[in-house]
Amino acid sequence: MNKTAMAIPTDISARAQELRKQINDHNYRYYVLDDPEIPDAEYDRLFRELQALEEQYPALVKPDSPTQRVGAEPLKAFGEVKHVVPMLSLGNAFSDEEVRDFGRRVAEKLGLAEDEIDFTAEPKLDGLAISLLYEDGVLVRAATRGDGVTGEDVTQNVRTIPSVPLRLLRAVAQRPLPRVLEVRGEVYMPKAGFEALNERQRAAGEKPFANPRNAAAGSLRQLDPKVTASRPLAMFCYGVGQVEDGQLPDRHSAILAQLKDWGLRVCPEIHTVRGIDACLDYYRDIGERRAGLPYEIDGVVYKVDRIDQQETLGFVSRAPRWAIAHKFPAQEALTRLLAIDIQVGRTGAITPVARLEPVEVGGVTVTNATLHNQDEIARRDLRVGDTVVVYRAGDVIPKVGSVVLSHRPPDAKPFVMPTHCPVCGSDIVRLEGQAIARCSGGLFCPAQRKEAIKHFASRRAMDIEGLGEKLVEQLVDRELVHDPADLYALTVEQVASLERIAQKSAENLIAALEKSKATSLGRFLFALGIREVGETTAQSLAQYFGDLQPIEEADLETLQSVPDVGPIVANSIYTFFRQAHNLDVIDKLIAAGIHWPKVEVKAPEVLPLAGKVIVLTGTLESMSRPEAKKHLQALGAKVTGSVSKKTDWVIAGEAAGSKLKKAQELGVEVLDEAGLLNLLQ
Ligand code: D41
Repeated sequence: MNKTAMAIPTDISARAQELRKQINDHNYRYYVLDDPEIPDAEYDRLFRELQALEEQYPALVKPDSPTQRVGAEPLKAFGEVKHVVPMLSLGNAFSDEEVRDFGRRVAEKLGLAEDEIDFTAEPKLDGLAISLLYEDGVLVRAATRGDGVTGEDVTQNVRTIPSVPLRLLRAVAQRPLPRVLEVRGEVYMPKAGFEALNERQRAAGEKPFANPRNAAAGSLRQLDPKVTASRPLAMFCYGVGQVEDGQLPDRHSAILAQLKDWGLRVCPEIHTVRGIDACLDYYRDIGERRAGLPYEIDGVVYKVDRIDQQETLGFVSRAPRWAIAHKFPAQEALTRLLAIDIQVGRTGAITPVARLEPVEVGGVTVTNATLHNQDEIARRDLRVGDTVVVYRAGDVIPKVGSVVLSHRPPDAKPFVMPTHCPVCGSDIVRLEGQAIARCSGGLFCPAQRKEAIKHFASRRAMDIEGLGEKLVEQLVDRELVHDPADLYALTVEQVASLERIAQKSAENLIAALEKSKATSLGRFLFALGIREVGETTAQSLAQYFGDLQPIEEADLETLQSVPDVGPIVANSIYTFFRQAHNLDVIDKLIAAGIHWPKVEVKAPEVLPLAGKVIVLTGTLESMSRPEAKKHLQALGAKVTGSVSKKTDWVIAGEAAGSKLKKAQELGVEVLDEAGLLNLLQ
């Protein structure tokens, strides 16, 4: 029977109508508002369901069905741009099987064996597609892809992106520049820039962006280019559109190399490979390195490399037959927010924690996620009972994204910040202008006490082996330990009386406590858990003052003359040593036998590496990273964890990853292990 003539069951046509409505709503949120409500994978499911229905019942296809167009209407505020050469969309593959099908289709149409075909494999950047038009080498227009035919004129905004050349380079290039050259690529926001931007948004009381893609899109669609200029955007080019009065190479990979010579930025991870198996190898390799890349990618794009083969293959509807996007499995999922608990940190900071119905996100089961602070919960109007998007971005820590308002049950409850600490009952206070609420209980609060003791015992502080989280909880709950000094009064019998502690472990713990007494001033200062005093600052203090007493007695001005100590840190140190109970604990610790060698004080400027900022990355052969750090610090260098323009050297060992890349991007000098040893001489 002719399917077109086949009567459409009413439930099917109602479902199709429902899907069209939902997809249109989501399109609007995604493309126009830059504020999607559901994960991409969920959207893809809806879209595929509608496509399948329309395929089965072609009479369902309406000209305005979302399947008949991919993209969104331009915002009215920007001028419209007609793409002379349409910007095609990309077909998707979600499995190896679908990629192999693609390979078979290509091979068949070209009359070749699959392993005779060259492909480029490119990371699929998660940003937004942009067209750059150069006339006589000068950038005259930039436009969004829009629906592929009509986009928005975003020239003024794109001009603010540092990696977009306003004029192409000719000198180094062999090939003459075409008079008209349209370059296409992806504008994106690097992960580091995204995190920094969101910090700024939060500090300013503004809504953080859900992910780097939204941040990039939101930044580019600003009506005020100054705002765009303040956003850390970048661009990688991946193709060309309109070309007039000029010739380009006959392979995609060679075109990219040419673009690079003209001064355009091309992703360094793009490789040319032969055959589909090699494509899949690339996919797995980059998938493993994904978290370490400085930008977000959501898959890989394979393209037939030879342009004549691309022409033979042509395109169907609006997607080329010679390219396909191989997507990574969803890193997002929907789940229910069961409760919002609060956690009390070492300094009393109250962090709301989302308890979630367990859900798998990118291969791990997620049950909890932090929610930053009260304002953010309110801003996003998160309510217990809501369906929320849970996602994993570049890092492994799961985050709660947006709420699916259409799924909100009528009895969903808004979050109310408790007025008293759930652990000790003290008042919860939130100072004017601060985002964080704190329990005012101090060391009276068992939660803060536990955290303070865990910190004291941790590896980089007093390094008390065997004093883990569970043990600290029991010691505090049983009131055997109130402060870190009490640890040194514990007996084997007391420890052995705790649950799940064998006699032997109790003996080991007491021995470990004994061993920890010989420490260094830097470690001891760090172990005290003074707010704002991390490992590096503790080291600087030890180096500068040489012993504890001068630190205890130092005034604010003296404290501020220590490298890295500003007014806030100085104030925190000063206040700490003016609290009688802190001094009592320190006295008790010293009475218990804690000691350190006096540090030889050298004026910082005579140290050979004074003022140098160094980042260590990768695996070193001759020493561990902490050892290298210690040596460098002893010579006056500041060793930090992240690469910035202020970094003097990045020391890269084996298998260095994103930090090395960042250094290369920023033009920071990179030293290998030999270079490190040289410095240490
Ligand atoms: O990195 C990307 N997001 C990317 C997108 C890429 N590396 N290559 C792409 N190639 C194309 C064709 C093959 C159609 C020239 C793309 C896109 N298209 C694309 N981006 C948005 C829609 C289509």
